[in-house]
Amino acid sequence: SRAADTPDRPAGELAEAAAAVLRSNDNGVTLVAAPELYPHQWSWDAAFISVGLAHLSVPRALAELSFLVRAQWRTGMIPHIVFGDSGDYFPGPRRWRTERSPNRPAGVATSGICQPPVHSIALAAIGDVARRHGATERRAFDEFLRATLDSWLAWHVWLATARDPGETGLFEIHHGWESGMDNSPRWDAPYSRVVPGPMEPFERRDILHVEDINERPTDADYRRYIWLVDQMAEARYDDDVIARTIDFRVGDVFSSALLAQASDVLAELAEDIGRRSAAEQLRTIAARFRRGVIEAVSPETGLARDRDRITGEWLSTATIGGFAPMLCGGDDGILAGQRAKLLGPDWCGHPALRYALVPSTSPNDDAFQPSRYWRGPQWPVINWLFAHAASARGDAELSETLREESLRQLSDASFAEYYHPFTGEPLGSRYQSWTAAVALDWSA
Ligand code: 2M8
Repeated sequence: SRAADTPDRPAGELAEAAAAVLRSNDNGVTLVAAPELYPHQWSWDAAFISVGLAHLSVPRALAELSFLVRAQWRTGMIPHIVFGDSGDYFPGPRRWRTERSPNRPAGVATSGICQPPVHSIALAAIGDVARRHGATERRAFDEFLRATLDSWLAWHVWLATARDPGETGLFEIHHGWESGMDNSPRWDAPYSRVVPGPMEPFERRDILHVEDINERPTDADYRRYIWLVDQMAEARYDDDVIARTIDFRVGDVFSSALLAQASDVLAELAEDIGRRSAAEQLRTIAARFRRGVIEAVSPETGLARDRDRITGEWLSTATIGGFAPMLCGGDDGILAGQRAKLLGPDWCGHPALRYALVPSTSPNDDAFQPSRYWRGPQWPVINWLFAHAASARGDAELSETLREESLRQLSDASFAEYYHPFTGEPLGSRYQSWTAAVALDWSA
């Protein structure tokens, strides 16, 4: 274990507190993403959560991923929410109406969209922990890998085909929720063109579970979110029909970088168990998306851009999406420029920041809002992704800086969903599982 005392709270104590959050968010079957706000299993949350759980028990971590895999659609899609039996959340299964699709999984209720493909990155991290824990956990890991490799492969293949049929190297999302960064300014322009018509009324539940509703998306945002859900239900979740009819179609650069990174990592795991042709297939996917991400870098700003597929327009607001190359690599010059920018005054080096961590939007961008969700606050899981990728690339200095600053931020033990970048105040949900998970990984 790493020596890492923070000024405010020793790492051992923080790890204990984080472990307690994970235990208390375990409903006996799965971990809820957050106790009140998110009372179900979310796809990319589950990946981060499993990395934290591995420090407590590798089999328990793998069980979390099994629960998710069981909900995989016949197309290969891993759904963004796996619903439990209870929990006050909107939209629930009744609004998603995924029973209209012949491709939905049997015996489990899910949403009908996806989230960023970070699962294999988590899986490899669990494998590292398992190796350190000895033969029994190592064996459990290998068995799980053999049993689920085809599921993860099918998931990546689905993203690379159904969502990038033209082999552009950026896969397409059909809802801001698919990016995991719901109301990020990344999506302002495409959402401005989503104009909801008459729709079945609905009642938001999310605003009941946060201190200040201004920390959440607006009502106008939600109308668009649900409008798109209704459009997909109308299309019976048929990938081809949705691609032709949905009002939101954007090439997501950040998730494409994660797909490249995760495909490389999964290729290595596949090789470990002698699955050579699967590994080759995954490396081809990785290469395509790495190229797509590098091609999306703006020569003016040096930041990567999403692309609106309906208008063809590049989207260049200064958000964390811009640093996608720092996840998947692909061009040393671009990477060096991005590293300097990330640590510079528009980002981690902004003089007003309480902790030198990556804010979700640059404080110097017009769209920046310091306490509103994905429009400015710092998200521990995102900082974990950048730290983890830096460490994998051999950039221990960046990885350690992000870890140390994050441990200082997290030392209040509120395990908030996100943090005010200037005051360090916890925002959104408290005892958020994925925040506890990365805190545990950083301090274990
Ligand atoms: C947030 O998204 C959900 C919808 O999926 C919501 O606001 O209701 C996002 O932060 C997303 O990235 C995250 O996976 C989810 C659960 O933590 O919450």
